[in-house]
Amino acid sequence: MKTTVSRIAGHATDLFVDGAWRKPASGRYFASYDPSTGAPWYEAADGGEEDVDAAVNAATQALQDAAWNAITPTRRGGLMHRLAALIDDNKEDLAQMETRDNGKIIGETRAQTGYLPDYFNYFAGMADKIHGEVLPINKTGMLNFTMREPVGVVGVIVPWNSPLSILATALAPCLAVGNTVVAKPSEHTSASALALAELCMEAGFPAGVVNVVSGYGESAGHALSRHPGVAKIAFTGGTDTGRKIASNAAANLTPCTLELGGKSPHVIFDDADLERAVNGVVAGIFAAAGQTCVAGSRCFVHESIYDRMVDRVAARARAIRIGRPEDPNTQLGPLALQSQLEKVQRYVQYGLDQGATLAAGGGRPPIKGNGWYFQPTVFSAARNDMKIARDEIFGPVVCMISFRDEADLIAQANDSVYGLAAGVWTRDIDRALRFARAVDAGTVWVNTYRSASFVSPAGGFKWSGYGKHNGFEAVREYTRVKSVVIDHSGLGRDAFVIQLK
Ligand code: TXE
Repeated sequence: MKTTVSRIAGHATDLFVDGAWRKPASGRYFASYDPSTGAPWYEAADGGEEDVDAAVNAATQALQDAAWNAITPTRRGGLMHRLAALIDDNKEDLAQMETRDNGKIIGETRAQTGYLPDYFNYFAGMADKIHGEVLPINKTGMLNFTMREPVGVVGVIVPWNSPLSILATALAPCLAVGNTVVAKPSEHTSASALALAELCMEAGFPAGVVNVVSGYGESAGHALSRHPGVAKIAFTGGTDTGRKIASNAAANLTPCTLELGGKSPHVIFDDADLERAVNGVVAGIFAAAGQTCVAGSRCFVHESIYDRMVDRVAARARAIRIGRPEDPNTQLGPLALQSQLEKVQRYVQYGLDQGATLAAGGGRPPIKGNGWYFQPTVFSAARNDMKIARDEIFGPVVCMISFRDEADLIAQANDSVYGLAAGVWTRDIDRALRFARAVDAGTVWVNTYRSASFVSPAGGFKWSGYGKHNGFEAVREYTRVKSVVIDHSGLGRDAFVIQLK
């Protein structure tokens, strides 16, 4: 079976374990829905504990197999370069698949799948540049060096908002350092992970190095997070789920990288280039229909320009072209899940109940059919203590909040359980740097927003999680350090005394 859009539409997909398609032990399949129509478009295998066990065993076996562990790092990098080329060859189909599966507009999924080859090439280049160190040990006649080793089997639990890109943030560094992977895609978006696993096989990765077990969080995800054969969990998703996964993993003392929710402050000072700032705010919240962890959902505006900025952001929001996600002219597609649509609707009502005012949107757009569309929504007169400003809505809803001065701004910006990202628009570099130092956020953008790069470490603080994606920080996440101490002095030392000299 080849996992292309045309092959899977109307069919059932299986699990990918040990280099082959495998039926789920349960024998069950569940529907995956097209958010632009609300109709099912394929069925994914309902994997569970037994399937996860088989996948972890295959991944463990692959780790012990010379076909993977004795390959030179340069050749490992070569396999990844080949994978990058295959992704490049298939990027249009992968983009169509993502758009169909989670409703993200085609312009965005094309940008994402177009970026993936570079993502894999970057980590491919790292494969043979990861090394330990020789340390100046404080003992005579001894040599101390470190080795940086793969951690082992990595369980990657992926959400539905950017399925392929988020899987790649763990898969690329994991492969570069020689780990093996069991991926559990979201039950809402399984297709692209299966397609990527297939491309890994085509690139020449040995069987068992990359495995994909589709299924529900409470069954397949739960089993993966508590499996004793898993050496590390990489999870992206909601904070509540992150807590469950971390506590499951704690039973085996399995370390986690957790990329969780956010409620990112996006700040406009009165000295900013306002045209660029408005662009940044609009793109920062309405791209991906607000379903990104770094969405700039709390927009803080200096009180002297507050009314003007609300008008400008609202006018831009009203002008956004809402439509079918596969239409290249569409700027805002549907939400990925019906439950997300319902969540957004609930939050709009909370905002109104607590006294915020709708400056734009707030309802369903007049689009025919049963797609899960919602208008780009701008709340004015919002306060940081309102529910709409405290909880992650994960939809196209921005709270416009005014601030008096820098001290007031920092107090409000940091008054959140989250700490994922922040943005600031100002022409004053000192002010930008003061903000960057003071704000609780893993990434701070100045006069730009959502500028992601594979070199730039990304990950949150507080309830936004811990651990980093991208750059060398990702290599640290997926390797372990071993220290080797050698006595080459030829001296007879007292066997019962720790050697302090
Ligand atoms: O995601 P979940 P949900 C936020 C966003 C959203 C909320 C809930 O606010 O409204 O989370 O979304 C798997 N053990 N983000 O419920 O549950 C699940 O199968 C193991 C932020 O859809 O976090 C899927 O593969 N795994 C975000 C993955 O976890 C479990 C992206 C994510 O699902 C599990 C998505 C369990 N008990 C949502 N329960 C971001 N940071 O980008 C679920 N899963």
